[in-house]
Amino acid sequence: MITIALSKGRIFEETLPLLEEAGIRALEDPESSRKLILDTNRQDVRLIIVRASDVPTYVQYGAADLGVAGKDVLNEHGGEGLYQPLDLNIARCRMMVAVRNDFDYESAVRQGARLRVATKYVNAAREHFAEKGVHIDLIKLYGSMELAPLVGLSDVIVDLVSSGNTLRANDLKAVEHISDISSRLVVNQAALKLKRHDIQPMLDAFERALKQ
Ligand code: PRT
Ligand code: MG
Repeated sequence: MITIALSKGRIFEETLPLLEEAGIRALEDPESSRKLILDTNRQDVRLIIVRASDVPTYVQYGAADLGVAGKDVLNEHGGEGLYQPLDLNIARCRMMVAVRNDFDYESAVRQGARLRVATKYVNAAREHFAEKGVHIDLIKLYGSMELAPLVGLSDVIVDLVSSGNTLRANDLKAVEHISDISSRLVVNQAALKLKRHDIQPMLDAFERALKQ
Protein backbone atom coordinates (compact mmCIF):
# COMPACT_ATOMS: atom_id res chain seq x y z
CA MET A 1 0.00 0.00 0.00
CA ILE A 2 1.22 3.49 -0.89
CA THR A 3 -0.26 6.34 1.18
CA ILE A 4 -0.16 9.92 -0.14
CA ALA A 5 -0.85 12.84 2.23
CA LEU A 6 -2.53 15.92 0.75
CA SER A 7 -4.33 18.95 2.14
CA LYS A 8 -7.74 20.06 0.91
CA GLY A 9 -8.07 23.07 -1.33
CA ARG A 10 -5.39 24.36 -3.65
CA ILE A 11 -2.83 21.62 -3.01
CA PHE A 12 -5.34 18.84 -3.61
CA GLU A 13 -6.70 20.49 -6.75
CA GLU A 14 -3.32 21.26 -8.24
CA THR A 15 -1.92 17.80 -7.42
CA LEU A 16 -4.78 15.94 -9.15
CA PRO A 17 -3.42 16.42 -12.70
CA LEU A 18 0.00 15.14 -11.56
CA LEU A 19 -1.58 12.06 -9.97
CA GLU A 20 -3.54 11.53 -13.17
CA GLU A 21 -0.25 11.37 -15.08
CA ALA A 22 0.80 8.57 -12.71
CA GLY A 23 -2.51 6.76 -13.43
CA ILE A 24 -3.97 7.62 -10.01
CA ARG A 25 -7.51 9.02 -9.67
CA ALA A 26 -9.30 9.79 -6.42
CA LEU A 27 -12.69 8.06 -6.15
CA GLU A 28 -14.08 10.83 -3.93
CA ASP A 29 -13.80 14.59 -3.64
CA PRO A 30 -12.52 15.71 -0.20
CA GLU A 31 -14.53 18.95 -0.49
CA SER A 32 -17.81 17.01 -0.42
CA SER A 33 -16.82 13.86 1.43
CA ARG A 34 -16.09 13.84 5.14
CA LYS A 35 -13.79 10.86 4.78
CA LEU A 36 -10.17 11.36 5.73
CA ILE A 37 -8.93 8.32 3.83
CA LEU A 38 -9.85 8.32 0.15
CA ASP A 39 -9.65 5.31 -2.12
CA THR A 40 -8.25 5.66 -5.59
CA ASN A 41 -8.74 3.69 -8.79
CA ARG A 42 -5.61 1.77 -7.78
CA GLN A 43 -6.05 -0.78 -5.04
CA ASP A 44 -2.50 -0.23 -3.81
CA VAL A 45 -2.77 3.59 -3.50
CA ARG A 46 -4.79 5.68 -1.02
CA LEU A 47 -4.92 9.38 -0.22
CA ILE A 48 -5.15 10.84 3.27
CA ILE A 49 -6.48 14.35 3.88
CA VAL A 50 -4.60 16.33 6.54
CA ARG A 51 -3.99 19.96 7.48
CA ALA A 52 -1.40 21.57 5.18
CA SER A 53 1.01 22.08 8.06
CA ASP A 54 0.65 18.44 9.17
CA VAL A 55 1.73 16.88 5.85
CA PRO A 56 5.49 16.79 6.68
CA THR A 57 4.76 15.16 10.06
CA TYR A 58 2.71 12.31 8.56
CA VAL A 59 5.44 11.66 6.00
CA GLN A 60 8.32 12.03 8.49
CA TYR A 61 6.89 9.27 10.70
CA GLY A 62 5.99 7.04 7.75
CA ALA A 63 2.21 7.25 8.31
CA ALA A 64 2.22 8.48 4.72
CA ASP A 65 4.87 7.48 2.16
CA LEU A 66 4.55 10.64 0.07
CA GLY A 67 2.99 14.05 0.45
CA VAL A 68 2.78 17.51 -1.05
CA ALA A 69 3.70 20.51 1.09
CA GLY A 70 4.50 24.18 0.57
CA LYS A 71 8.05 25.44 1.10
CA ASP A 72 6.61 27.69 3.83
CA VAL A 73 5.40 24.62 5.73
CA LEU A 74 8.61 22.63 5.07
CA ASN A 75 10.75 25.50 6.30
CA GLU A 76 8.83 25.63 9.59
CA HIS A 77 8.87 21.82 9.98
CA GLY A 78 12.61 21.54 9.29
CA GLY A 79 12.41 18.70 6.76
CA GLU A 80 13.77 15.99 9.08
CA GLY A 81 13.39 12.46 7.63
CA LEU A 82 12.07 13.83 4.35
CA TYR A 83 13.45 13.38 0.90
CA GLN A 84 12.39 16.30 -1.33
CA PRO A 85 12.96 15.15 -4.92
CA LEU A 86 10.70 17.55 -6.85
CA ASP A 87 9.51 21.12 -6.84
CA LEU A 88 5.99 20.69 -8.26
CA ASN A 89 5.68 24.41 -9.01
CA ILE A 90 2.07 24.47 -7.75
CA ALA A 91 0.23 26.56 -5.12
CA ARG A 92 2.63 29.40 -5.88
CA CYS A 93 2.73 32.58 -3.84
CA ARG A 94 5.22 34.94 -2.15
CA MET A 95 6.17 35.27 1.47
CA MET A 96 6.07 38.97 2.29
CA VAL A 97 6.41 41.47 5.09
CA ALA A 98 3.28 43.64 5.26
CA VAL A 99 2.19 46.63 7.35
CA ARG A 100 -0.75 49.03 7.60
CA ASN A 101 -0.92 51.57 4.78
CA ASP A 102 -0.20 54.35 7.28
CA PHE A 103 2.84 52.66 8.86
CA ASP A 104 6.25 54.00 7.75
CA TYR A 105 8.22 50.74 7.70
CA GLU A 106 11.36 52.20 6.10
CA SER A 107 11.83 54.82 8.78
CA ALA A 108 11.03 52.38 11.61
CA VAL A 109 13.81 50.13 10.29
CA ARG A 110 16.18 53.08 9.74
CA GLN A 111 15.65 54.28 13.30
CA GLY A 112 16.43 50.79 14.63
CA ALA A 113 12.98 50.44 16.22
CA ARG A 114 12.11 47.08 17.77
CA LEU A 115 9.28 45.61 15.69
CA ARG A 116 6.42 43.42 16.85
CA VAL A 117 5.98 40.74 14.19
CA ALA A 118 2.87 38.54 14.07
CA THR A 119 3.12 35.39 11.97
CA LYS A 120 2.50 31.70 11.58
CA TYR A 121 5.97 31.45 9.97
CA VAL A 122 8.22 32.07 12.98
CA ASN A 123 11.36 30.44 11.52
CA ALA A 124 11.10 32.38 8.28
CA ALA A 125 10.43 35.64 10.13
CA ARG A 126 13.29 35.12 12.59
CA GLU A 127 15.74 34.36 9.75
CA HIS A 128 14.60 37.32 7.66
CA PHE A 129 14.86 39.96 10.37
CA ALA A 130 18.11 38.52 11.78
CA GLU A 131 19.65 38.89 8.32
CA LYS A 132 18.51 42.52 8.20
CA GLY A 133 19.81 43.14 11.71
CA VAL A 134 16.33 44.21 12.89
CA HIS A 135 15.32 43.33 16.46
CA ILE A 136 11.86 41.81 16.77
CA ASP A 137 9.35 40.44 19.23
CA LEU A 138 7.67 37.44 17.61
CA ILE A 139 3.97 36.82 18.15
CA LYS A 140 2.91 33.37 16.96
CA LEU A 141 -0.50 33.17 15.28
CA TYR A 142 -2.28 30.29 13.59
CA GLY A 143 -4.24 32.22 10.95
CA SER A 144 -5.68 35.54 9.75
CA MET A 145 -2.42 37.37 10.37
CA GLU A 146 -3.85 40.32 8.41
CA LEU A 147 -5.94 41.27 11.45
CA ALA A 148 -2.99 41.74 13.81
CA PRO A 149 -1.75 45.21 12.70
CA LEU A 150 -5.32 46.49 12.38
CA VAL A 151 -6.08 45.97 16.06
CA GLY A 152 -2.65 46.85 17.43
CA LEU A 153 -1.41 43.32 18.12
CA SER A 154 1.67 43.88 15.92
CA ASP A 155 3.46 46.45 13.76
CA VAL A 156 4.26 44.00 11.02
CA ILE A 157 3.09 40.63 9.68
CA VAL A 158 4.90 37.95 7.73
CA ASP A 159 2.39 36.19 5.51
CA LEU A 160 1.80 34.61 2.12
CA VAL A 161 0.42 36.74 -0.68
CA SER A 162 -0.91 35.53 -4.01
CA SER A 163 -3.36 37.97 -5.62
CA GLY A 164 -2.80 40.69 -3.01
CA ASN A 165 -6.59 41.02 -2.53
CA THR A 166 -6.53 40.19 1.17
CA LEU A 167 -3.91 42.88 1.88
CA ARG A 168 -5.83 45.47 -0.18
CA ALA A 169 -9.16 44.64 1.44
CA ASN A 170 -7.63 45.26 4.87
CA ASP A 171 -5.69 48.49 4.13
CA LEU A 172 -2.34 46.75 4.32
CA LYS A 173 0.66 46.99 2.00
CA ALA A 174 3.52 44.60 1.26
CA VAL A 175 6.86 46.21 2.04
CA GLU A 176 9.34 43.36 1.59
CA HIS A 177 9.59 40.16 -0.40
CA ILE A 178 11.09 37.33 1.64
CA SER A 179 10.87 34.38 -0.76
CA ASP A 180 8.97 32.75 -3.58
CA ILE A 181 6.90 29.78 -2.40
CA SER A 182 5.72 26.69 -4.25
CA SER A 183 4.90 23.16 -3.16
CA ARG A 184 7.26 20.19 -3.16
CA LEU A 185 6.82 16.48 -3.26
CA VAL A 186 8.10 14.96 -0.02
CA VAL A 187 8.91 11.29 0.42
CA ASN A 188 9.63 9.28 3.56
CA GLN A 189 13.30 8.30 3.30
CA ALA A 190 12.81 4.73 4.58
CA ALA A 191 9.75 4.17 2.37
CA LEU A 192 11.73 5.24 -0.67
CA LYS A 193 14.23 2.44 0.03
CA LEU A 194 11.72 -0.25 1.02
CA LYS A 195 9.05 0.54 -1.59
CA ARG A 196 11.22 1.94 -4.37
CA HIS A 197 9.66 -0.50 -6.84
CA ASP A 198 6.26 1.22 -6.37
CA ILE A 199 7.37 4.75 -5.55
CA GLN A 200 9.98 5.38 -8.27
CA PRO A 201 7.47 5.02 -11.17
CA MET A 202 5.29 7.64 -9.44
CA LEU A 203 8.22 10.04 -9.11
CA ASP A 204 9.04 9.48 -12.79
CA ALA A 205 5.42 10.16 -13.78
CA PHE A 206 5.31 13.40 -11.75
CA GLU A 207 8.55 14.51 -13.37
CA ARG A 208 7.11 13.76 -16.84
CA ALA A 209 3.97 15.74 -16.04
CA LEU A 210 6.08 18.72 -14.93
CA LYS A 211 8.02 18.74 -18.21
CA GLN A 212 4.86 18.94 -20.33
O1 PRT B 1 -5.98 26.76 5.83
P1 PRT B 1 -5.21 26.02 6.91
O2 PRT B 1 -5.07 26.80 8.16
O3 PRT B 1 -5.64 24.60 7.08
O4 PRT B 1 -3.71 25.87 6.42
P2 PRT B 1 -3.01 26.62 5.25
O5 PRT B 1 -3.53 28.01 5.07
O6 PRT B 1 -1.54 26.47 5.47
O7 PRT B 1 -3.44 25.70 4.05
P3 PRT B 1 -3.91 26.08 2.61
O8 PRT B 1 -4.50 24.83 2.05
O9 PRT B 1 -4.72 27.34 2.64
O10 PRT B 1 -2.55 26.40 1.90
C1 PRT B 1 -1.69 25.35 1.53
C2 PRT B 1 -0.43 25.93 0.90
O11 PRT B 1 -0.79 26.71 -0.25
C3 PRT B 1 0.36 26.89 1.76
O12 PRT B 1 1.20 26.18 2.66
C4 PRT B 1 1.15 27.67 0.71
O13 PRT B 1 2.35 26.98 0.39
C5 PRT B 1 0.23 27.66 -0.52
N1 PRT B 1 -0.42 28.95 -0.82
C6 PRT B 1 -0.44 29.53 -2.04
C7 PRT B 1 -1.11 29.74 0.02
C8 PRT B 1 -1.52 30.86 -0.73
N2 PRT B 1 -1.10 30.69 -2.01
C9 PRT B 1 -2.28 31.90 -0.09
N3 PRT B 1 -2.64 32.90 -0.73
N4 PRT B 1 -1.44 29.64 1.33
C10 PRT B 1 -2.17 30.60 1.91
N5 PRT B 1 -2.59 31.74 1.26
C11 PRT B 1 -3.37 32.71 2.09
C12 PRT B 1 -2.48 33.74 2.78
O14 PRT B 1 -2.03 33.24 4.04
C13 PRT B 1 -3.39 34.95 2.94
O15 PRT B 1 -4.18 34.87 4.09
O16 PRT B 1 -4.27 33.46 1.29
C14 PRT B 1 -4.30 34.84 1.73
C15 PRT B 1 -3.74 35.76 0.68
O17 PRT B 1 -4.24 35.48 -0.57
P4 PRT B 1 -4.47 36.67 -1.62
O18 PRT B 1 -4.79 35.98 -2.91
O19 PRT B 1 -5.58 37.51 -1.11
O20 PRT B 1 -3.16 37.45 -1.73
MG1 MG C 1 -5.54 28.52 4.41
